[in-house]
Amino acid sequence: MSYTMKVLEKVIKQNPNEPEFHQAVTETLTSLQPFVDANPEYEKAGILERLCEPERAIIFRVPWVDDSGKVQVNKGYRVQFNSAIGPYKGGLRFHPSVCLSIIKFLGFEQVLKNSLTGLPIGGGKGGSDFDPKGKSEREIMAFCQSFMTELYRHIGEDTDVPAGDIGVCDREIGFLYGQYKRIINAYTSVLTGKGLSYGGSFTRTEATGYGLVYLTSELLRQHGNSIENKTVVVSGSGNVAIFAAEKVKQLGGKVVALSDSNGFVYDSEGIDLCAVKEIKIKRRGRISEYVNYRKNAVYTEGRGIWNIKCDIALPCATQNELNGDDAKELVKNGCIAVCEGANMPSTSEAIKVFHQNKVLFVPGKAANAGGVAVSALEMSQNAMRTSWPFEKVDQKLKEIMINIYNNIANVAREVGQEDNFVVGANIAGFKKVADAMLRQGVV
Ligand code: NDP
Ligand code: 2IT
Repeated sequence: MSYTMKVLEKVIKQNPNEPEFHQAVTETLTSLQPFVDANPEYEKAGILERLCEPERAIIFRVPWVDDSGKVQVNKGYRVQFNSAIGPYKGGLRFHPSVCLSIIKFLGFEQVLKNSLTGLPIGGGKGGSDFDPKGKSEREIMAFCQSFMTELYRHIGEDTDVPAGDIGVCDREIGFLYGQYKRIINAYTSVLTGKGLSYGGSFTRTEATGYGLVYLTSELLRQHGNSIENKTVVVSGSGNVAIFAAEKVKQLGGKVVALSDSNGFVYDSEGIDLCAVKEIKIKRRGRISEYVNYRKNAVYTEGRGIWNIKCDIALPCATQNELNGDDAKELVKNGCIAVCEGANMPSTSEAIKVFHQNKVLFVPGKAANAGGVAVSALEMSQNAMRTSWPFEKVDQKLKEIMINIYNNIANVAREVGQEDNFVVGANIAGFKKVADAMLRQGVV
């Protein structure tokens, strides 16, 4: 059995009950296999075993008091996965489904994603099974303050710099930052995604969605095509989905659907983003309310967004939201490209279907790297005690996404797998991290 497959077997055996982590490691190691086998120094140095084992995983109790005066307890996590190329960097997710398996899969993906940005950031991820939905502002603040009261001792601007993810946006980052600053009595760049009035970067809010579409646009351009006049389906209706939809519209495409965990809306004339922003950002409402704004729109409860005919699909909600049957439906309807705004939204069966049918498919670790890239630019601006204008950060984001595309496309071509961006992203991301690990000795 090859070194890669031996490590994969061991990871699965030693980490039982972690299906999402197994899925992420399986996808990555399978596509790295020929490359790793051709370079025996990785085996000698135990690089894959080290890559798959987090440097540190912290699990802690988060007690807080709800509005009725009752004490609630949630689990808190921070998995510091790999610091070979920079301080741990990655988001915090607050969602009831959060568990060690999900945080580990996200942390593992983040290591390779952050490497692809070309910026000096290692990989980590954290979060809690706390559900911000339906909570009052005071409850959210109480939870965030308690979460940070434990987390602060494990993070720092040169150690670990968290940011947002599902359920964590500028509101939560503000409460977390306020508590950190109060505890350590210093104004540092310990979190990114901060508000503009206290050290945030222009374009960070838009970065993941915009970056996804910059990369998609470059992918299409290099295949003699463009986003102009294309019909696009975007899943989710959170931070990533809204700004992906906004950029598609700016580039002349038409977004006809958005979703949330309850259902999806279809608007044949193109989604009205002002309405969506009012519902989702201003009022924290449900996507079903969209039909109150547009008479021709149709809301459908439950799954089914991938049955809508489109040229381009941008899954921007959550892991495993697009399965093999969904992929077949997209292919049947003529979809030419799928780029992942979410982390691991396509199941392995779905990816197989895309590859078999020559659908251009770019995995999340490359396609959604714009968010963390602008986070790293936020760290740079904070370190320089400066703030760059929107246009400057946006331009840098665009360049980073085009570089990522060229890098993963070139690597795929070099290993004889043209247009296999899964292989390209995994090898390109891995090479830099593995090289840094080799040079830093057995640590
Ligand atoms: P948000 O919390 O802003 O939005 C999440 C969206 O996904 C909501 O519409 C939500 O619906 C939907 N969703 C969440 N969980 C589920 C579920 N289990 N089933 C169906 N729908 C679900 O998060 P983001 O937009 O920030 O994140 C979306 C994805 O993008 C995630 O995979 C995240 O890891 C990834 N990502 C985010 C980055 C960022 O900078 N924010 C950077 C790179 C990747 P509902 O409201 O019903 O829960
Ligand atoms: O998945 C991700 O890349 C993020 N949630 C963003 C991480 C960050 O540090 O900005």
